[in-house]
Amino acid sequence: MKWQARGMVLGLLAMAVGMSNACVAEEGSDSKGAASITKAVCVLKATKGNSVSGTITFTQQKDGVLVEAHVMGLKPNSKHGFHIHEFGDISSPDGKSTGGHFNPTKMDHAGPNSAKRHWGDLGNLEADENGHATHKSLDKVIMIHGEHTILSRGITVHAGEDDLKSQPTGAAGARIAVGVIGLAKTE
Ligand SMILES: [Cu+2]
Ligand SMILES: [Zn+2]
Repeated sequence: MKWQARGMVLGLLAMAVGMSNACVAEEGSDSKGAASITKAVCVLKATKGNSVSGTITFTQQKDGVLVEAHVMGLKPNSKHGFHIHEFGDISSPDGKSTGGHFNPTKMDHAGPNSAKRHWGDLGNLEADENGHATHKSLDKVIMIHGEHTILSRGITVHAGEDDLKSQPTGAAGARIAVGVIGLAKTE
């Protein structure tokens, strides 16, 4: 009886070892999967007192990341700075919990086409007469996955225009919408 019990224990141990090996194998394929992450999405939420809504997508291309934005509820016929901010924390009603511009390489604020810029400097959205902005640009700096991934960072849309030079924020004014960049569902 004693030996039988011991055999059972050993059997259970072997099963447990087998199961943990299976877990390791799955983790391995997960990390391979990370290399195929090609699309991220940010759904905007208006800050207190604003009614901005919209979606910004990031799609990996051969030569950069395609940034596409569709935003509504903006002040008509005006420019609105928008940036990737350091934190994906949109818990504060004024949007300030997203922190400052995402700046992993410790550069000054600038425009999206400058060689030296915050990684988060996406430039301006341009609202039409209906307060609707459609934006499309190819960003050669940001990365969807990798050392300085944009995943889990925040996006902030501002009330005013980013002048692309004032430090450290482009003087773009209050935060009218915020969102978190997450993994997009791809078909
Ligand atoms: Cu900003
Ligand atoms: Zn900046």
